[in-house]
Amino acid sequence: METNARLAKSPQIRFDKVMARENEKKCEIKSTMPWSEAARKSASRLKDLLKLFEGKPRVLILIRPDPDSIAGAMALKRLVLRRSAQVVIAYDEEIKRLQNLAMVSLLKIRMANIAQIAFKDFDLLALVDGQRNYFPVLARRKVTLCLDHHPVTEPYPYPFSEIRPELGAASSLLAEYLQAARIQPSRRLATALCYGIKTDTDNFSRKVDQQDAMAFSWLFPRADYLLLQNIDQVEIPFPELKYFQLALERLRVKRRAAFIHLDQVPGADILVIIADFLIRVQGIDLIAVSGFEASRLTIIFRSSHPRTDIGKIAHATLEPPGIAGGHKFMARAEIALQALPAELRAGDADKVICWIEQRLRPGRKQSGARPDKRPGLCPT
Ligand SMILES: [Mn+2]
Repeated sequence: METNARLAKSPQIRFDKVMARENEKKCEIKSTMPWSEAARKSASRLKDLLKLFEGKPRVLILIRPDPDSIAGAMALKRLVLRRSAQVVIAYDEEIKRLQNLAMVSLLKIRMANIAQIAFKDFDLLALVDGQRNYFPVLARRKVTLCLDHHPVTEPYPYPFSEIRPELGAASSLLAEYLQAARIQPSRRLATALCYGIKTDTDNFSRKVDQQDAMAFSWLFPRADYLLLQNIDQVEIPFPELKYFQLALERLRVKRRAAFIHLDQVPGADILVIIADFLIRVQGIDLIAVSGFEASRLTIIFRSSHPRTDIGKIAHATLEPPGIAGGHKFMARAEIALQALPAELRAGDADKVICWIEQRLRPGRKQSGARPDKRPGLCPT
């Protein structure tokens, strides 16, 4: 949380807070939407859910802290406000992404590190946006409640659970419960939930359900859209600008595929940011940005070619030696240093790029991309 404090003091964030207050004065919600069909359906589920909290004053909500789970946990806390006197939201991994830190700071979200929490101090353990087997810390612990949208990978007999993989975000599910409980979310909560849905659906460009759209349209008029913008804009730590320069210097383009290798990087986030930026450049429809971080080679892929499924290609050509996969337009590979050919570990950017390009080639042919007749980036 020390980083939070530092961030909160930055002039940009202070300016953002002032803007947010100004904006709050301007928007007042006058109308409320009729309760949706989904909300009516979940009314009886809501009753069952709230029953769990009877006689359970001390509640622990455990999350892996990304915007969707933070917002979902806030919503659950709000739902049980009148039943449980003490609700603590705890996370099991340090928050690193700047947007997530900005969300926590700008929305004044209070959370605790699970390492500093004693489970015995709580009467009920709840999970939002994740399941029991995701959290090593929960081995042998009893979990009462699980609200999630990930596929079930290991069934567990929760006394109450609602796991809906068709939803784009857990925030959409929690919004449904808020509606069923006839709770008007505060501006802070509505903003958090909107941001959760925005992030998990990548602004509705990924798999979404009608419920995600309905939840968003219910929440958005109650949210602070300037604050939403501000959270999103804090993306790149100043010292990391140097990777942009390096990326442009090292960019290698062959037919419409671009490759960049950045040596050591502080984390995978900067690779993601650069890949997301360059896939928007005209003339590039496939990008691979790689770097060494945490003793592995991480490669971030983006594609905008309608006939290329980069998730499948990455999986087919890079696993093994690493773990690789993703969606049609975005994918990721992580390869442990020991699993790489020795000459790549020395860090010659061109050698790394050649290796990646050659690995991908058979996969690209299979995916229906035109056969490549021009000379490659590297000697064949
Ligand atoms: Mn989620």
